Amino acid sequence: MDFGEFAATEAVNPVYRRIKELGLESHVFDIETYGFTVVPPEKVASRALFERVREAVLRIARDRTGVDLQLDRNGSAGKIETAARSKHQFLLFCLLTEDPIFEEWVLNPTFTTLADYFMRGQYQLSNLGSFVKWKGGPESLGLHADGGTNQDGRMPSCGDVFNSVWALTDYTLEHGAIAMVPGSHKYCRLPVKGEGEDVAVPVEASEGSLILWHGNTWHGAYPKLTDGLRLNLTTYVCNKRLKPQEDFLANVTQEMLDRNPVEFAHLVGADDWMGWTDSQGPRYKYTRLNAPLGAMNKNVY
Ligand SMILES: O=C(O)CCC(=O)C(=O)O
Ligand SMILES: [Fe+2]
Repeated sequence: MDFGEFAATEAVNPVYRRIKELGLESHVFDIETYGFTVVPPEKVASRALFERVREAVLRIARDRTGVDLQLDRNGSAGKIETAARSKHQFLLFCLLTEDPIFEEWVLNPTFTTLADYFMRGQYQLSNLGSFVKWKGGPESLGLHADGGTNQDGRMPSCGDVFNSVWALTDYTLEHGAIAMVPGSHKYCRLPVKGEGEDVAVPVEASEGSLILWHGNTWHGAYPKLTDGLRLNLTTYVCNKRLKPQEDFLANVTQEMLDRNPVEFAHLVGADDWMGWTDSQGPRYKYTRLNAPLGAMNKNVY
């Protein structure tokens, strides 16, 4: 039997074949069963790419805070202006246009293959950011699901969003790892306060690992007990029918589109023709995308 070649499943065959080629079958099984997985560094990217990304994130963190942040020292939010900062952590938002290395990262085959499978071909970037965290932290794990809820308070079993962190430092319980509640993606609802804390597990992963989870999975984070930074790169995608967290079209330039494959245009939502502003009505927002409207659509699996 030719799995991966069936005429009836033309839309899903390519991603099925890519999963096999990249050896990601067990990670699909982990996410299907438990709601999350850890892909080891050698299946994610070269060490050289990892180091360039980590250096870029640190550089941006230093620029925005005005603090000489170092991996082996505790941090400080300094003068950063961000909607998310506390005594032991701040978030970096809007990284994609800060360094071309992030354009290479968001096209990473391991990430895009798993995102493609779990989002059934219908996704775009919602946020590319980073959590910069150091010693301290709240008592509560802050368990939540990224998918939120629709109007009747339920989440769709197929997931509206898909999220990941590239661990730029080791993740261990003492280093304040992300916490997951295995199997919680099947509940299709948010936890009530404190629910799930007793059965949550730390996701322990060496630096360079990619941790990915279903949009319904309950997760949070453990407090950091050790000195030094816990650093990550968060790559978060949402279904194309949803509004992304970050307005990529506000910052992505035509030049960025021109130097990348068309998958990049899909990722940043440049294939969207909604939001008409003049008498011409529907058209793509970028001139390179001069295909007939709808021709850019990908099939839903
Ligand atoms: O690792 C963490 O601190 C939690 C991350 C998280 O909740 C997220 O990226 O959605
Ligand atoms: Fe989250």
